[in-house]
Amino acid sequence: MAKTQKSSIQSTAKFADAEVFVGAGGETHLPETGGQAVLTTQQGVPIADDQNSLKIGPRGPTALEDFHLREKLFHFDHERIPERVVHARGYGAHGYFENYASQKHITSADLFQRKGEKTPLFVRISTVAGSKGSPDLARDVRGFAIKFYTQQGNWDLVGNNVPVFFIQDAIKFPDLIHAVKPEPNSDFPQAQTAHDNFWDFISLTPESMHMVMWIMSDRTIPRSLRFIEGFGVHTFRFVNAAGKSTFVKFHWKPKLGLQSVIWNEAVKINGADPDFHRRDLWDAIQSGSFPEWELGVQLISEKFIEKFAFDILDPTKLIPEEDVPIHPLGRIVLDRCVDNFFAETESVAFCTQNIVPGIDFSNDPLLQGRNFSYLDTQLKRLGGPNFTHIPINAPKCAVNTLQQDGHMAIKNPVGRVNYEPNSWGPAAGPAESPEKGFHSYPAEEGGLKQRGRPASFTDHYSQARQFYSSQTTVEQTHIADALVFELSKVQTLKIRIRMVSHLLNIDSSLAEKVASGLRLAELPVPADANTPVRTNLKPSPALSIQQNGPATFGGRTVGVLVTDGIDAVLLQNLAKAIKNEGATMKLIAPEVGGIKSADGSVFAANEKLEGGPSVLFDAVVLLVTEDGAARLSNRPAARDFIADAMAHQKFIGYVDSAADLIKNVIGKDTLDDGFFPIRGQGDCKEFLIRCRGLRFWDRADLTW
Ligand code: HDE
Repeated sequence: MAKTQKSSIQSTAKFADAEVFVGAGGETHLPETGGQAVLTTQQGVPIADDQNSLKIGPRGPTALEDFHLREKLFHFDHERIPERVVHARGYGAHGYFENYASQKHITSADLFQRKGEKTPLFVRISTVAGSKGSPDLARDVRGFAIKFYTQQGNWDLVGNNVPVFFIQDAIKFPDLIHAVKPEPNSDFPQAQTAHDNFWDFISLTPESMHMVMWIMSDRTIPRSLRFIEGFGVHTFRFVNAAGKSTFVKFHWKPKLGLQSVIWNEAVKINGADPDFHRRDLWDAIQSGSFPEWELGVQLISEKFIEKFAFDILDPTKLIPEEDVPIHPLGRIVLDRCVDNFFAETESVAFCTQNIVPGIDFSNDPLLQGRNFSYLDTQLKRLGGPNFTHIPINAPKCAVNTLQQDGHMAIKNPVGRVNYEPNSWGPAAGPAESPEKGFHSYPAEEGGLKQRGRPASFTDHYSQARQFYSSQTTVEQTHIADALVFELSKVQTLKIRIRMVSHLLNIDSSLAEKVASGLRLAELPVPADANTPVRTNLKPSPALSIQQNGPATFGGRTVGVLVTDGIDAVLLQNLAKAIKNEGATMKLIAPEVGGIKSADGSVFAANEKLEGGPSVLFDAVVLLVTEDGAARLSNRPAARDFIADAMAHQKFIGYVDSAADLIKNVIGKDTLDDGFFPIRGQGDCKEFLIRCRGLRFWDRADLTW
């Protein structure tokens, strides 16, 4: 006979007389006397039994009148809202913008008027192609969207961690995204550009070549969301109170510097911890180590526009910082994680058309298309026109509209006035204000109605070449390796060849390297270029990650592999040196319960060896006894720990008793300078100083 589950009526009954207060927003508060809140339905009816549905007899049919079961399943069935068509996987946090100085000479935007003033903001950082559950280390552009809750309305700066885009015209966006997403018949590959459809579209779209260089670079496999740059991509306008407009490009740079991982590492991180980036951001903020960026603008003068070889309205082009330096505006600090992922990160609705007085659009055709598109997306995802009533989207200044009703209308007008003009006097309702209101910059526009692109948009290779030539040798190798990897996944030979024909216009040595990596029988002829490629653009060191190292190991993590019997004092010294550098230590041990040092102290581990591979850390230390090393030598995870740290060019600290194990694993008798012997307290500090280089690039003769 089937067992029926025991009713929980007794366990909940003891709370039945507890007082529960329900706030205006529906939130429940525990009674001041303490005790647990009583579970209720959405209608507020207290629940007596949440373990069993209502049945006719213990083995009988379920009664239709079971409103609690019906409501619970109904709500559960509707828990998901459509994921974002692009940027589905993302992670959000709250923070503030702190303004350095008044910028009233260039913009009347309220948040830039007063020195030291803080404006609350919400940031969401995302990948583009993957679904909501895709891994964090996919090779992809990172979306970097910021909602500033200013006193004159919400300003959404919806940018990326790459300053240019694939396409020049919004009309191509659905094609681009269709091509990159899983192929429609097979529904794979997930979160990958490495497939035929993507490279087919790209190789038929020469305007994407500059962006191709960026996505094949290490920019698209960041080590942490805290170590990426942000860009507004399009040219915008600043407008001051006198109505003077200046074209601007937004940049924001991480305080802890730029850093990426290596592709082989990214692939392994995805397996070891698919949530690597979100966990890292969460942990950093929760531990009080608040990520910070400096927001600035390039102010683009008319004189510069005249001599610039490209069009400032073309989103496939950037303006090198060396030509137009970044004017700092203030800092962005993320200091609070969300309370509820769905209510905040999933429900936040960014719209490029959300701008405030003092900021305006340019005619960049991609931006113009976006301004139209984002509202549609929000309507579909959030289910109605009232998504600004959701707290994460609600402005933090006065909102007085004459709009009404619709799905989930939560903030409703009071009184009789819902139209304008009216005769009921100023107290009865809001009215427009020519003095305080938003004025579009009165740019003079005209011309024939036509479909087409300006001649100034036709040079697709020169800046791709400039980007490539601005990279270090290691970075150039990574770009070539990435292209070989991706194109090797493309099964159609003519697509591979077509891509190499574009690379020949960018850099012949790159094209040759890729052709040889693909074992092409011969080099194709270069693709037709609309405009002769400019070979005289100066390299821009600001475009390289490695040339802009942070000179700190702060914010990074050292994985220390330990075994029983080690010197506790040495471990404590190491811990101190890591802390002093602003970095974090994680202990990895054969068992998660930890280890007992020689003096009998017990150290709990953060990870069991098999769950804490070296790919999760920026540098590693092997703090093991001879016995411990002997036991580890047969453990695959220990061997991988060492071999991967070596292959990923990490700094590796070690005690003498680990030397033989290391040599055995890497198959060499001598250790290169990326290995650092740790014998005493001073060595711990020195090791951390070495780690400021982040990686031992001299070991980079390894290729995959
Ligand atoms: Fe987006 N984009 N996009 N985009 N985009 C969306 O809006 C779109 C473009 C960017 O964290 C969608 O709410 C069109 C460029 C970010 O919630 C959608 C075009 C840049 C985010 C949409 C572009 C971006 C989005 C999907 C070409 C870099 C994530 C969900 C005309 C400057 C925001 C949503 C978040 C999200 C449309 C091009 C950045 C579908 C039509 C260029 C960071 O509306």
